[in-house]
Amino acid sequence: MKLLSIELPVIQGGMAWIADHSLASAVSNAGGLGVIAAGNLDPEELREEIIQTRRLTDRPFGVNIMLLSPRAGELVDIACQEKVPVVTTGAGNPGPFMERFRCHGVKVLPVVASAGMARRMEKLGADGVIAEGMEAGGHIGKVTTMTLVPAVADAVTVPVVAAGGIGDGRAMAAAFALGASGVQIGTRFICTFECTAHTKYKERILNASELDPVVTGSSTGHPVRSLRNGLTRRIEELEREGAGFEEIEKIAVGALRKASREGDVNNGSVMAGQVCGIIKEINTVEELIGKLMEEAKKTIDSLGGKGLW
Ligand code: TUI
Repeated sequence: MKLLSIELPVIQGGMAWIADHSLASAVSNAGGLGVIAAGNLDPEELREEIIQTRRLTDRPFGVNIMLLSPRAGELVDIACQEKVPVVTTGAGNPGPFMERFRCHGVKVLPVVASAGMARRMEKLGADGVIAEGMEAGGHIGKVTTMTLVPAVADAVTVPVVAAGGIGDGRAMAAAFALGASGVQIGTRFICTFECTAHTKYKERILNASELDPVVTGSSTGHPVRSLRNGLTRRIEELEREGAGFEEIEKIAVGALRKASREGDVNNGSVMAGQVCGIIKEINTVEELIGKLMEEAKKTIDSLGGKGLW
């Protein structure tokens, strides 16, 4: 991708508590764009992750700023001071930070959940946009990848990256057909050796069908997709009883860390996209990216050629 100076059109999702220097450097070394999740890190922890990533790769990488973080502004400052090549943003409007990114020469790709937001981001100077459909894991919007990507591609002139539900080369080919120049992949990268998430988290994804990820929190305006477990059942019960955002937030806070770092996949939040239904093995990042590219090419070469007509 010319914009990002990367060899292959694969961006790794900036998954909080999961995407650290180990995964990010492996993806960049394999020719994609590795992304460190700033998530809820302290600013100095983020700086350390950036330094570690630079020790492991001399290729471009990114930092994801999760805009719900109360410390988002400080994390933006660290990304700018460290002159990271690319920032992706999620779960909010990065408008207030766009000027700072521009001043420091940081390329910005906001995640958008609608064509309107994509248009606003382009006007504010975004270098590209990531159109993330609601098949994705974690914090999600309302529109599917199949509908969102072409709508966003029609709405802007900057490059569009498709995300949500992309876990193999067939889905990559589909994303290109919908008008995307590249893909962002999250859940599939969790099932790699270089990903430092707890083994139990990876096993839950490997054993999940496409029906296991459920959405909780819709009643509070903060819908999150994660694998059905004790935690999602408790949240569903609270929502049925009419609990508000604060009450649900109390049991959700720290839940992602509990699952991804401590391996408590029953009481923690196992955020994952619907694509987990087709994930069957753990691979090295290099092996996975090689398979994705090969399958995408094969799919494009045989498009529509399966004997139906
Ligand atoms: O950000 C994500 N996915 C995430 S963030 C996250 S961490 C978390 N932890 C606990 C509770 C909640 C989150 C886990 N997963 N994806 C990017 C994304 N952004 N998807 C959808 C959006 C989005 C939605 C609406 C971005 C902007 C938006 O509207 C902003 C506005 O102000 O109009």
